Amino acid sequence: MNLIQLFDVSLRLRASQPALDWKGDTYTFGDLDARSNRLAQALAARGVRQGDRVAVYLANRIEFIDLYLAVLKLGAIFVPVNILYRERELAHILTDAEPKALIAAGDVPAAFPVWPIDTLMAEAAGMPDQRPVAAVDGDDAASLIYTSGTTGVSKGAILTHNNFAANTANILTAWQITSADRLLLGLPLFHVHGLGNGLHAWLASGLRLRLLERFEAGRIGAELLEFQPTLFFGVPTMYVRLMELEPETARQIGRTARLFVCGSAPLPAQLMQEFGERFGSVILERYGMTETLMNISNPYAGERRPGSVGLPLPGISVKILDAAGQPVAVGETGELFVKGPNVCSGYWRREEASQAAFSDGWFRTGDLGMKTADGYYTLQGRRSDLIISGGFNIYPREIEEFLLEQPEVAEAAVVGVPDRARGELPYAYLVAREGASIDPAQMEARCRAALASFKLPRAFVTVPALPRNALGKVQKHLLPR
Ligand code: MLC
Ligand code: AMP
Repeated sequence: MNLIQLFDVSLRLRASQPALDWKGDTYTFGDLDARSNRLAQALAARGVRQGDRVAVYLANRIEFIDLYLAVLKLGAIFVPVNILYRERELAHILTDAEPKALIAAGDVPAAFPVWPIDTLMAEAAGMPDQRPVAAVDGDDAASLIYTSGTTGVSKGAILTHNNFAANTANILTAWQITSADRLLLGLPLFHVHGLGNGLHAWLASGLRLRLLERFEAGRIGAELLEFQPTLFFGVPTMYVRLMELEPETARQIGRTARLFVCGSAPLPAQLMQEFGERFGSVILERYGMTETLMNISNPYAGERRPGSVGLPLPGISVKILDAAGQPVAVGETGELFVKGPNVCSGYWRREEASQAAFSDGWFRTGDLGMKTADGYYTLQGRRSDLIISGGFNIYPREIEEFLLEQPEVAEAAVVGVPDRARGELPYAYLVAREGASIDPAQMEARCRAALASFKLPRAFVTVPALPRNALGKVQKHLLPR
């Protein structure tokens, strides 16, 4: 299915109804349809054709939505880029995806021609409100979303129209989302949590959305009280921040909210319990990935079990295998494999990595977990040393490689240190080259200039040597955390 057909239940059938609150203005679904038709015409006039990649480097704003719809209407492929990425991160994606255009709001930290969003919007204003028709198949790519998978190199997961459609149908039914809902969305739209769940649930159900430029702890209470959402999607760090609200504010928010969904990183059981007491609402935790969208979710109607991610969503099969590829018994730990219409077809132009990601048609998640006798799944860690901070993924190897480029550094290891609010924070352990000394402030400045802010190590600790095993492999678990 073409996603635009799925969205037409809102774009066309609810054309006159309020759809989006953005910066104090309200837009109807009809407004959004017309805006994206004009923008699609403007993109087409600049040569964007079906199958072209269009990279978008923008924070949350209405034009992000216009662009998503316009790109889909043209049958082109949407490539959202994390706005926190710096030069090397952005340059990698641009080289890999070879987009027809990079659309941004201001200066971009990469040597690549930019189409300024304001210029495009001005061009769009002069275009006819006529929707372009693209003969898109459900198996065609709708978006490439960059992720590091189980290895350190960032790769574009190819998410098809059908992948998103399956995920959308699942979350609408599983979480009982309807046009009567109101969603407050502060998640970034460049990741699948905000894009695949937030935007798609909105456009396919016809609910009313208030989009925030970003989640800000100091403002979120006022936004919740004013908009009175029935629905909220967040990462655990956001729920930690919500616990800072006054108990009376929390009660008031909880009275109008129907459902709080949490995912992208582990939700501590204690936080879930405290939130339930303060807001009068039991958080529903679910588990997903960029490559698969949503896999497993606690039930809407049944027990939402603390510490567990719940039961497989409709149409999704899950199995747990040991290191030898054999199924493990109930209660035993192994690696989760998933199969279903939600799973991406592979990585953009990376045949080898795509093959390695699947085994007999099952996608290997890299997540370790177990199943209880009543079918609930619990995640217990990762096969790789991935760090998740505030819901953003950090691959230690990427930071280590950058640190090793610094002339004073002989060896580097980056590990995740537990943090109450962000889940984990990266720490760097460094060995200096002979005769050199490492200045932590200087290291920090260089990392800040080169890497996305959430990847910045919070400490640079110089050690005489890294702990290694007999094979010379760094034993990260022996580093202090
Ligand atoms: C964070 N920062 C942002 C930002 N989010 N900057 C711009 N836009 C955003 N959306 C930067 C800040 O500028 C700051 O940088 C630093 O990050 C910390 O911000 P903060 O506001 O002080 O932090 P905090 O209150 O802790 O909140 C952070 C957060 C953020 C929770 C709002 O981490 C966040 O938006 N996380 C969501 C990540 C996400 O969507 N993951 C889904 C991946 S998909 P500085 O330089 O001042 O330190 C996936 C699959 C699945 O995993 O299952 O969903
Ligand atoms: P990403 O590559 O950014 O899509 O991140 C996907 C990873 O986030 C998964 O492989 C998990 O490790 C992690 N994740 C997502 N949801 C949860 C959850 N509810 N609990 C624990 N980890 C999660």
